[in-house]
Amino acid sequence: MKRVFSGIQPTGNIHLGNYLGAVKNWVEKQAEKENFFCIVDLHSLTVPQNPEQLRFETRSLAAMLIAAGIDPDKSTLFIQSHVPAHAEGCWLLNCVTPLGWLQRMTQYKDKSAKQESVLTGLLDYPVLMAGDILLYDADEVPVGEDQKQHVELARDIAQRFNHVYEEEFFVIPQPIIPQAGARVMGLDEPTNKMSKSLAEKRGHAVRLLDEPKEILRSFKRAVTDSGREIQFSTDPDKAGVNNLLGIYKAVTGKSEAEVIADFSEARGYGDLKVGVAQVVIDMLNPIRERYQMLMQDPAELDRLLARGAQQAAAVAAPKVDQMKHTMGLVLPA
Ligand code: AQP
Repeated sequence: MKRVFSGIQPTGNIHLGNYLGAVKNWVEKQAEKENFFCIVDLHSLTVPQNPEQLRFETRSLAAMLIAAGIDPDKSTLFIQSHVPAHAEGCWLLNCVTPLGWLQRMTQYKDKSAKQESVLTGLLDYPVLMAGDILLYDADEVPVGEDQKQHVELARDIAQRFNHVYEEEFFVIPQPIIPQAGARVMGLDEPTNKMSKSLAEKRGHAVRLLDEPKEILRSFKRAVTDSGREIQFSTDPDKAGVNNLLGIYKAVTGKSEAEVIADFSEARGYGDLKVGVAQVVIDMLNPIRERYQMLMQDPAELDRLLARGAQQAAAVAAPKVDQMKHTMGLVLPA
Protein backbone atom coordinates (compact mmCIF):
# COMPACT_ATOMS: atom_id res chain seq x y z
CA MET A 1 0.00 0.00 0.00
CA LYS A 2 1.38 3.41 -0.96
CA ARG A 3 1.99 5.80 1.89
CA VAL A 4 0.52 9.30 1.58
CA PHE A 5 1.40 12.47 3.46
CA SER A 6 -0.27 15.84 3.04
CA GLY A 7 -0.83 18.91 5.18
CA ILE A 8 -3.05 21.94 5.51
CA GLN A 9 -2.54 25.14 7.49
CA PRO A 10 -5.01 26.12 10.25
CA THR A 11 -5.18 29.66 8.96
CA GLY A 12 -8.99 29.81 8.77
CA ASN A 13 -11.24 30.38 5.81
CA ILE A 14 -10.75 26.95 4.28
CA HIS A 15 -12.16 27.38 0.79
CA LEU A 16 -13.28 25.53 -2.31
CA GLY A 17 -9.71 25.58 -3.71
CA ASN A 18 -8.32 23.80 -0.65
CA TYR A 19 -11.19 21.29 -0.82
CA LEU A 20 -11.08 20.52 -4.56
CA GLY A 21 -7.28 20.81 -4.85
CA ALA A 22 -6.44 18.69 -1.84
CA VAL A 23 -8.97 17.46 0.74
CA LYS A 24 -11.50 15.87 -1.66
CA ASN A 25 -8.74 13.73 -3.16
CA TRP A 26 -7.44 12.73 0.25
CA VAL A 27 -10.92 11.47 1.12
CA GLU A 28 -11.54 9.68 -2.20
CA LYS A 29 -8.29 7.69 -2.07
CA GLN A 30 -8.36 7.15 1.68
CA ALA A 31 -9.23 3.45 1.61
CA GLU A 32 -6.53 2.60 -0.97
CA LYS A 33 -3.58 4.19 0.85
CA GLU A 34 -1.84 4.44 4.20
CA ASN A 35 -2.52 8.08 5.06
CA PHE A 36 -0.96 10.74 7.25
CA PHE A 37 -2.90 14.01 7.18
CA CYS A 38 -1.39 16.81 9.17
CA ILE A 39 -2.70 20.15 10.42
CA VAL A 40 0.48 22.12 9.88
CA ASP A 41 0.25 24.66 12.69
CA LEU A 42 4.03 25.29 12.71
CA HIS A 43 3.77 26.37 9.08
CA SER A 44 1.04 28.84 9.96
CA LEU A 45 3.46 30.66 12.29
CA THR A 46 5.55 31.72 9.27
CA VAL A 47 3.25 34.74 9.02
CA PRO A 48 1.95 36.62 12.10
CA GLN A 49 -1.05 34.95 13.83
CA ASN A 50 -3.39 35.84 16.67
CA PRO A 51 -2.69 33.08 19.28
CA GLU A 52 -6.32 32.66 20.44
CA GLN A 53 -7.55 32.60 16.85
CA LEU A 54 -4.89 30.08 15.83
CA ARG A 55 -5.94 27.73 18.65
CA PHE A 56 -9.56 27.99 17.55
CA GLU A 57 -8.73 27.50 13.86
CA THR A 58 -6.65 24.39 14.63
CA ARG A 59 -9.56 22.52 16.26
CA SER A 60 -11.96 23.96 13.71
CA LEU A 61 -9.85 22.58 10.86
CA ALA A 62 -9.72 19.15 12.51
CA ALA A 63 -13.53 19.17 12.70
CA MET A 64 -13.76 20.34 9.10
CA LEU A 65 -11.46 17.58 7.83
CA ILE A 66 -13.45 14.90 9.65
CA ALA A 67 -16.71 16.48 8.43
CA ALA A 68 -15.32 16.40 4.88
CA GLY A 69 -14.76 12.66 5.17
CA ILE A 70 -11.33 12.04 6.70
CA ASP A 71 -11.96 9.01 8.90
CA PRO A 72 -9.61 8.98 11.91
CA ASP A 73 -9.94 5.17 11.99
CA LYS A 74 -8.62 4.88 8.42
CA SER A 75 -6.18 7.81 8.33
CA THR A 76 -3.76 9.26 10.83
CA LEU A 77 -5.00 12.82 11.43
CA PHE A 78 -2.80 14.91 13.71
CA ILE A 79 -1.42 18.32 14.61
CA GLN A 80 2.15 18.95 13.45
CA SER A 81 3.35 20.56 16.71
CA HIS A 82 2.19 17.51 18.68
CA VAL A 83 4.97 15.50 17.06
CA PRO A 84 8.31 17.16 17.97
CA ALA A 85 10.14 15.17 15.26
CA HIS A 86 8.80 17.68 12.68
CA ALA A 87 10.68 20.64 14.19
CA GLU A 88 13.79 18.52 14.76
CA GLY A 89 13.70 17.11 11.23
CA CYS A 90 13.46 20.63 9.85
CA TRP A 91 16.62 21.70 11.66
CA LEU A 92 18.54 18.65 10.45
CA LEU A 93 17.38 19.20 6.85
CA ASN A 94 18.28 22.91 7.09
CA CYS A 95 21.83 21.69 7.43
CA VAL A 96 21.78 19.98 4.01
CA THR A 97 19.71 22.58 2.12
CA PRO A 98 21.49 25.39 0.24
CA LEU A 99 20.04 28.85 0.88
CA GLY A 100 19.70 29.55 -2.86
CA TRP A 101 17.18 26.69 -3.25
CA LEU A 102 14.84 28.44 -0.79
CA GLN A 103 15.30 31.93 -2.18
CA ARG A 104 14.13 30.68 -5.57
CA MET A 105 10.75 29.39 -4.33
CA THR A 106 7.83 31.17 -6.01
CA GLN A 107 5.65 31.20 -2.89
CA TYR A 108 8.48 32.78 -0.85
CA LYS A 109 9.04 35.43 -3.49
CA ASP A 110 5.30 36.21 -3.74
CA LYS A 111 4.61 36.27 -0.01
CA SER A 112 7.80 38.13 0.99
CA ALA A 113 7.14 40.82 -1.65
CA LYS A 114 3.85 41.60 0.13
CA GLN A 115 5.46 42.10 3.56
CA GLU A 116 7.69 44.79 5.03
CA SER A 117 9.43 42.46 7.45
CA VAL A 118 9.89 38.85 6.35
CA LEU A 119 10.25 36.16 9.03
CA THR A 120 13.02 33.58 8.71
CA GLY A 121 10.33 30.91 9.05
CA LEU A 122 8.76 32.00 5.76
CA LEU A 123 12.00 31.29 3.91
CA ASP A 124 12.34 27.99 5.76
CA TYR A 125 8.71 26.92 5.13
CA PRO A 126 9.60 24.41 2.38
CA VAL A 127 12.27 22.72 4.53
CA LEU A 128 9.74 22.16 7.32
CA MET A 129 7.41 20.77 4.65
CA ALA A 130 10.15 18.53 3.25
CA GLY A 131 10.72 17.12 6.75
CA ASP A 132 6.98 16.52 7.19
CA ILE A 133 6.92 14.37 4.08
CA LEU A 134 10.30 12.65 4.39
CA LEU A 135 9.91 11.61 8.04
CA TYR A 136 7.08 9.31 6.96
CA ASP A 137 8.86 7.93 3.88
CA ALA A 138 5.75 9.04 1.99
CA ASP A 139 5.46 7.81 -1.60
CA GLU A 140 2.79 10.32 -2.58
CA VAL A 141 1.92 13.90 -1.67
CA PRO A 142 -1.52 14.94 -2.96
CA VAL A 143 -1.53 18.75 -3.23
CA GLY A 144 -2.89 21.58 -5.35
CA GLU A 145 -0.81 22.93 -8.23
CA ASP A 146 0.61 25.77 -6.06
CA GLN A 147 2.44 23.31 -3.79
CA LYS A 148 4.05 21.28 -6.58
CA GLN A 149 7.28 23.29 -6.46
CA HIS A 150 7.61 22.63 -2.73
CA VAL A 151 7.17 18.88 -3.20
CA GLU A 152 9.82 18.98 -5.93
CA LEU A 153 12.14 20.74 -3.49
CA ALA A 154 11.43 17.99 -0.93
CA ARG A 155 12.59 15.51 -3.59
CA ASP A 156 15.79 17.51 -4.15
CA ILE A 157 16.48 17.70 -0.42
CA ALA A 158 15.89 13.94 -0.03
CA GLN A 159 18.22 13.18 -2.94
CA ARG A 160 20.90 15.44 -1.52
CA PHE A 161 20.65 13.81 1.93
CA ASN A 162 20.79 10.35 0.35
CA HIS A 163 23.83 11.39 -1.70
CA VAL A 164 25.71 13.02 1.20
CA TYR A 165 24.91 10.51 3.94
CA GLU A 166 23.35 7.22 2.89
CA GLU A 167 21.86 6.04 -0.38
CA GLU A 168 18.13 5.21 -0.10
CA PHE A 169 17.83 6.75 3.38
CA PHE A 170 14.74 8.68 2.28
CA VAL A 171 11.99 7.57 -0.09
CA ILE A 172 11.72 10.11 -2.93
CA PRO A 173 8.12 11.41 -2.85
CA GLN A 174 5.86 12.12 -5.84
CA PRO A 175 3.53 15.11 -6.00
CA ILE A 176 0.00 14.00 -6.94
CA ILE A 177 -1.93 16.81 -8.60
CA PRO A 178 -5.65 16.28 -9.30
CA GLN A 179 -6.88 16.33 -12.91
CA ALA A 180 -9.68 18.73 -12.01
CA GLY A 181 -9.61 21.38 -9.28
CA ALA A 182 -5.81 21.62 -9.05
CA ARG A 183 -5.95 25.40 -9.34
CA VAL A 184 -9.24 26.99 -8.43
CA MET A 185 -9.13 30.67 -9.26
CA GLY A 186 -10.58 33.62 -7.35
CA LEU A 187 -14.18 34.29 -8.43
CA ASP A 188 -13.50 38.04 -8.47
CA GLU A 189 -10.12 37.73 -10.20
CA PRO A 190 -10.00 34.51 -12.24
CA THR A 191 -6.36 34.92 -13.28
CA ASN A 192 -5.20 34.50 -9.64
CA LYS A 193 -5.71 31.44 -7.46
CA MET A 194 -8.42 31.39 -4.81
CA SER A 195 -6.55 32.20 -1.65
CA LYS A 196 -7.22 32.01 2.10
CA SER A 197 -5.64 35.36 2.77
CA LEU A 198 -8.13 37.02 0.38
CA ALA A 199 -11.11 34.93 1.46
CA GLU A 200 -12.58 37.71 3.65
CA LYS A 201 -12.88 39.87 0.53
CA ARG A 202 -16.47 39.78 -0.76
CA GLY A 203 -16.89 37.63 -3.82
CA HIS A 204 -13.32 36.23 -3.89
CA ALA A 205 -13.76 32.74 -2.44
CA VAL A 206 -16.36 30.19 -1.48
CA ARG A 207 -15.55 29.15 2.07
CA LEU A 208 -16.64 25.67 3.13
CA LEU A 209 -18.70 27.16 5.96
CA ASP A 210 -20.54 29.72 3.81
CA GLU A 211 -24.34 29.44 3.91
CA PRO A 212 -26.10 28.52 0.62
CA LYS A 213 -27.36 32.08 0.11
CA GLU A 214 -23.83 33.45 0.39
CA ILE A 215 -22.48 30.80 -1.99
CA LEU A 216 -25.10 31.69 -4.58
CA ARG A 217 -24.33 35.39 -4.14
CA SER A 218 -20.57 34.79 -4.62
CA PHE A 219 -21.14 32.82 -7.82
CA LYS A 220 -23.61 35.37 -9.18
CA ARG A 221 -20.95 38.08 -8.70
CA ALA A 222 -18.22 35.97 -10.37
CA VAL A 223 -16.25 37.85 -13.01
CA THR A 224 -16.77 36.47 -16.54
CA ASP A 225 -16.53 38.27 -19.91
CA SER A 226 -18.83 40.00 -22.34
CA GLY A 227 -19.43 36.86 -24.48
CA ARG A 228 -22.03 34.09 -24.18
CA GLU A 229 -20.12 30.97 -25.20
CA ILE A 230 -19.85 28.25 -22.54
CA GLN A 231 -16.65 26.39 -23.40
CA PHE A 232 -13.44 25.32 -21.67
CA SER A 233 -10.68 27.64 -22.84
CA THR A 234 -7.08 28.66 -22.11
CA ASP A 235 -7.71 32.23 -23.30
CA PRO A 236 -6.98 34.57 -20.33
CA ASP A 237 -10.03 36.65 -21.32
CA LYS A 238 -12.20 33.56 -20.76
CA ALA A 239 -10.57 32.65 -17.43
CA GLY A 240 -13.76 33.37 -15.46
CA VAL A 241 -15.94 30.97 -17.47
CA ASN A 242 -13.16 28.41 -17.57
CA ASN A 243 -12.88 28.57 -13.77
CA LEU A 244 -16.63 28.07 -13.31
CA LEU A 245 -16.60 25.08 -15.65
CA GLY A 246 -13.50 23.70 -13.90
CA ILE A 247 -15.24 23.94 -10.52
CA TYR A 248 -18.34 22.18 -11.92
CA LYS A 249 -16.15 19.45 -13.43
CA ALA A 250 -14.22 18.89 -10.19
CA VAL A 251 -17.39 18.81 -8.06
CA THR A 252 -19.39 16.47 -10.32
CA GLY A 253 -16.52 14.29 -11.57
CA LYS A 254 -17.92 14.63 -15.13
CA SER A 255 -15.85 14.80 -18.34
CA GLU A 256 -15.47 18.13 -20.20
CA ALA A 257 -17.96 16.98 -22.85
CA GLU A 258 -20.53 16.03 -20.19
CA VAL A 259 -20.04 19.36 -18.44
CA ILE A 260 -20.63 21.29 -21.66
CA ALA A 261 -23.68 19.12 -22.42
CA ASP A 262 -25.15 20.02 -19.01
CA PHE A 263 -25.11 23.68 -20.06
CA SER A 264 -26.27 23.23 -23.65
CA GLU A 265 -29.66 24.76 -22.77
CA ALA A 266 -28.17 27.64 -20.75
CA ARG A 267 -29.31 31.07 -21.87
CA GLY A 268 -26.07 32.74 -20.86
CA TYR A 269 -23.51 33.02 -18.07
CA GLY A 270 -26.30 33.67 -15.51
CA ASP A 271 -27.54 30.08 -15.88
CA LEU A 272 -23.99 28.77 -15.74
CA LYS A 273 -23.34 30.61 -12.45
CA VAL A 274 -26.53 29.30 -10.85
CA GLY A 275 -25.82 25.76 -12.07
CA VAL A 276 -22.32 25.77 -10.61
CA ALA A 277 -23.53 27.33 -7.34
CA GLN A 278 -26.14 24.57 -7.00
CA VAL A 279 -23.70 21.66 -7.24
CA VAL A 280 -21.35 23.39 -4.80
CA ILE A 281 -24.19 24.05 -2.33
CA ASP A 282 -25.34 20.42 -2.55
CA MET A 283 -21.78 19.22 -1.95
CA LEU A 284 -21.12 21.52 1.02
CA ASN A 285 -24.46 21.27 2.88
CA PRO A 286 -23.78 17.90 4.59
CA ILE A 287 -20.15 18.87 5.32
CA ARG A 288 -21.26 22.08 7.08
CA GLU A 289 -23.87 20.18 9.12
CA ARG A 290 -21.37 17.52 10.24
CA TYR A 291 -18.84 20.24 11.10
CA GLN A 292 -21.34 21.97 13.39
CA MET A 293 -22.02 18.72 15.24
CA LEU A 294 -18.34 17.89 15.67
CA MET A 295 -17.55 21.36 17.04
CA GLN A 296 -19.99 20.71 19.87
CA ASP A 297 -17.68 18.06 21.32
CA PRO A 298 -14.16 19.55 21.57
CA ALA A 299 -13.08 16.86 24.07
CA GLU A 300 -13.74 14.13 21.48
CA LEU A 301 -11.80 16.10 18.84
CA ASP A 302 -8.86 16.45 21.24
CA ARG A 303 -9.01 12.72 21.95
CA LEU A 304 -8.91 11.84 18.25
CA LEU A 305 -6.05 14.28 17.65
CA ALA A 306 -4.06 12.88 20.59
CA ARG A 307 -4.47 9.36 19.18
CA GLY A 308 -3.38 10.61 15.74
CA ALA A 309 -0.28 12.26 17.23
CA GLN A 310 0.68 8.99 18.95
CA GLN A 311 0.35 7.07 15.68
CA ALA A 312 2.34 9.70 13.79
CA ALA A 313 5.09 9.89 16.41
CA ALA A 314 5.50 6.11 16.27
CA VAL A 315 6.73 6.57 12.67
CA ALA A 316 8.39 10.00 12.78
CA ALA A 317 10.34 9.76 16.06
CA PRO A 318 12.45 6.69 15.11
CA LYS A 319 13.08 8.20 11.66
CA VAL A 320 14.41 11.44 13.14
CA ASP A 321 16.63 9.40 15.48
CA GLN A 322 17.99 7.52 12.46
CA MET A 323 18.65 10.88 10.77
CA LYS A 324 20.55 12.13 13.81
CA HIS A 325 22.63 8.98 14.00
CA THR A 326 23.35 9.05 10.25
CA MET A 327 24.47 12.68 10.52
CA GLY A 328 26.88 11.89 13.34
CA LEU A 329 24.93 12.94 16.41
CA VAL A 330 25.13 10.87 19.60
CA LEU A 331 21.72 9.51 20.62
CA PRO A 332 20.95 9.54 24.35
CA ALA A 333 21.85 6.28 26.13
N1 AQP B 1 -6.77 27.87 -5.21
C1 AQP B 1 -6.42 26.61 -4.99
N2 AQP B 1 -6.75 25.64 -5.88
C2 AQP B 1 -6.41 24.34 -5.65
N3 AQP B 1 -5.72 23.94 -4.55
C3 AQP B 1 -5.37 24.86 -3.64
N4 AQP B 1 -4.71 24.79 -2.45
C4 AQP B 1 -4.61 26.04 -1.92
N5 AQP B 1 -5.20 26.94 -2.72
C5 AQP B 1 -5.69 26.25 -3.81
C6 AQP B 1 -4.23 23.54 -1.86
O1 AQP B 1 -4.80 23.39 -0.56
C7 AQP B 1 -3.90 22.62 0.26
C8 AQP B 1 -3.77 23.25 1.61
O2 AQP B 1 -3.05 24.44 1.45
P1 AQP B 1 -2.58 25.40 2.58
O3 AQP B 1 -3.22 25.13 3.87
O4 AQP B 1 -1.10 25.50 2.53
O5 AQP B 1 -3.27 26.61 2.05
P2 AQP B 1 -2.60 27.87 1.51
O6 AQP B 1 -1.74 27.55 0.34
O7 AQP B 1 -2.09 28.62 2.66
O8 AQP B 1 -3.94 28.47 1.11
P3 AQP B 1 -4.02 29.66 0.29
O9 AQP B 1 -5.45 29.77 0.08
O10 AQP B 1 -3.11 29.55 -0.84
O11 AQP B 1 -3.50 30.75 1.34
P4 AQP B 1 -2.63 32.01 1.06
O12 AQP B 1 -3.63 33.07 1.05
O13 AQP B 1 -1.73 32.07 2.26
O14 AQP B 1 -1.90 31.83 -0.22
C9 AQP B 1 -2.59 22.52 -0.51
O15 AQP B 1 -2.50 21.22 -1.06
C10 AQP B 1 -2.74 23.55 -1.61
O16 AQP B 1 -2.04 23.16 -2.77
